Amino acid sequence: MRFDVLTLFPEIFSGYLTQSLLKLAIDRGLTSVHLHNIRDWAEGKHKQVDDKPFGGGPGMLLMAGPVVEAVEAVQAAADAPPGRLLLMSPQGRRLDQSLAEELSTSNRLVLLCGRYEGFDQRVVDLLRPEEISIGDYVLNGGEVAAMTIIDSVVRLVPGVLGDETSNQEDSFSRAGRTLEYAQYTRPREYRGLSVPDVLLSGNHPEIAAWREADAARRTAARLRAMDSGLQDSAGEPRPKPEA
Ligand code: 6GU
Repeated sequence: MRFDVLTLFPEIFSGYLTQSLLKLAIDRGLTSVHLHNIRDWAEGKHKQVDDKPFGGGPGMLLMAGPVVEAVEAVQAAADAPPGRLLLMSPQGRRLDQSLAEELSTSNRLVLLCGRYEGFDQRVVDLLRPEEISIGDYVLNGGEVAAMTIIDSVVRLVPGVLGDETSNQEDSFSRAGRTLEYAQYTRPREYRGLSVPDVLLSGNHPEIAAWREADAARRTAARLRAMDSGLQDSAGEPRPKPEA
C-alpha cells in the first residue's frame, strides 16, 4: 500500500515515519509513504502558496494553483494508479474504524494537508477530493489528521502487525463492540494493587470467561458514564472535586 502526502511541512512526518510500527512496515516493503512539498509547485522567486481571501476576512488561504498542480503531478506518477484523494478538513466525513477498514483495501491513498484558514474553493471544485475529519475539534493543519489516517489504516494492511489476531481483538473491530478487558504485566503487585489471581492460574477457559465478564462490565459502566457524565474512563465513580 502506498501513501502520498502533500503538505507545506513534510518535516512534521519524519519522526513518526522512522519509529516503531511504521518504520517496520516500510522496512518490510509492506507500505511506502511519499512526502511532497506543495511549495515545490509554487511560482516565482517567492514561491508563494497562500494569499488573502477576496472579500476580506481573517487569515490566509492556500492558493488553487500550487495545490491543484501538485496533486495532479503526484497522482500522475507513472508507476502507480491515481489512488483515492483525501483532503484533511474539519468539515469532512468523520474517520472511524469502518472508514479505516474501507481505506485499507485501497492500494494508494493521496492525502492533502492544508494550513492557515483553508483552501481556495477551486481546489475542491477541480479535484473533487473526499474530505475527511478526524473529530470535532480544530487542528492547526491537516498533518496530524493525515498521520492519524495513515496510522489507523496501515495497521490493517495484511502482514503489518505480524499477528493478525491483534486487529480482530481491537475493541472497535470485534463484533460485539465491547470495550477491551483489563490487562496486566509484571510485577504481580504494584503499589498495593494485585493482578487478579485467575490470570495467574493457567486455566485458560477461566481466563477467557473472566475477560469476557470484565469487558462486559466495562462496557456497561461506560454506557452509564456516557448517560450520566459522572464516571471516569475505567467506569469507576469519579472522586468528588475538592470543594
Ligand atoms: Cl482533517 N483538519 C483540521 N485542520 N482540523 C481538523 C481535522 C482536519 N479534523 C478535525 N479537526
